[in-house]
Amino acid sequence: MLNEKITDKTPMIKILQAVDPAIMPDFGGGDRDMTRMAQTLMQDLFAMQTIYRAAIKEISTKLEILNDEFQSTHQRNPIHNMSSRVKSPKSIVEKLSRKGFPVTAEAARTYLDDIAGVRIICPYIEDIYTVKAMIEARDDIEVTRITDYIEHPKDNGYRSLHLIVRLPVFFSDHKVLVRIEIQIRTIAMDFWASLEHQLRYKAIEPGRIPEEVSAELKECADTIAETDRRMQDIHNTYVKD
Ligand code: 0O2
Repeated sequence: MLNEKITDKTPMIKILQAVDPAIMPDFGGGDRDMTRMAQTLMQDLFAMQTIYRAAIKEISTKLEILNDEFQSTHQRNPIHNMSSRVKSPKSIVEKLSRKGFPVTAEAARTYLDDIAGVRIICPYIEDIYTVKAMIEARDDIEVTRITDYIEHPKDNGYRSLHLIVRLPVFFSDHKVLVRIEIQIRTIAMDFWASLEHQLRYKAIEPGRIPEEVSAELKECADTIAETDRRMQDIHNTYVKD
């Protein structure tokens, strides 16, 4: 694995050179023509991104409609804002390599759940579960996995609700079932996660945060969680939904 953070400027060939040869695709004739391999892989992964972009458009529209409907019935939105991204070819290669999967577009489609990612930010904790229930109630979206890092926060303090969903995307002559990772969290949880992510990558030794800093970050996460609970209580006491 590459011992440095992959940026937009890291050449694909450099990433591939760091991959365990055992999980590299066989290009026939036993030759390991890295340049050809990098070009083919980039082409395949860029082509694949079109499908994931289409899936993000589909789900974003469905979520916007649900949010609007909630607004008209409850006079407020459970979704504060949404963002989305399709994983870059380089991040896909890095993740496949890190997990020991073959470095191919086919393996990415098969094994990676988060090539398409949507992040939903909610005002209050209960809104997260309202949004989850709205998604689960739809018959055009199948929820295949739920990881509740709010009920069970990660050791570092990370809190968020993760859903892996599957939905059909229709093209001119075929339909594809596409998986999307949806992360749902409060504004406060997002504040912590965004800064923690930045700190982790910008640390002197990327990916390694000193123990005392980790402990402080965990304390901040717990304070934020307590604040989220208090804001929820205030809302439940003084606002009529
Ligand atoms: P990016 O750049 O956000 O895409 P995986 O970690 O994906 O191999 P799993 O079980 O699917 O395996 O992962 P998990 O725990 O559900 O986490 C997936 C995503 O959640 C991560 O994607 C992050 O976006 C977010 N996440 C998980 N843990 C943390 C954390 O401790 N801090 C922060 N800030 N975000 C976290 P990527 O691919 O790591 O990154």
